[in-house]
Amino acid sequence: MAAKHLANCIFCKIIKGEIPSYKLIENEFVFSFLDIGPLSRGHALVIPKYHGEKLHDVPDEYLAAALPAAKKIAVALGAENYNILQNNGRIAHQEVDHVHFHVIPKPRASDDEG
Ligand code: IU
Repeated sequence: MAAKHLANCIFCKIIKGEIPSYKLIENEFVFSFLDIGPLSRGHALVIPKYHGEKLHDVPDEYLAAALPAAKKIAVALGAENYNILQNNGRIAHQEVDHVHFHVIPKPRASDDEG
């Protein structure tokens, strides 16, 4: 299915380069960048290049590309402990209405958080 963007969606604007981001990965299906409000060093987002508010709004081929991208980021960061998180709906703490997968490294307590 062809990529779909929404004109007033901030993540669609990031995909199109209309808003700058620290890009990590881009391919036909997904775009990944560092979270602007990181919970830990390296906190990244992987977003489908198909605008869907929630997981069930996005075609499978876009979702299927998200976890390999998240894995690649975790490997590149050398993260041994990390969370993959994806929120759907306000009650579930979704703030941005464009599906996104968080990659959140969890440093050991002894690590310098810088
Ligand atoms: P949530 O799962 O919808 O709660 O997460 C939204 C995330 O998007 C949150 O971690 C923000 O810091 C992040 N973010 C961003 O990286 N860049 C932006 O321009 C905006 C939000 I708005």
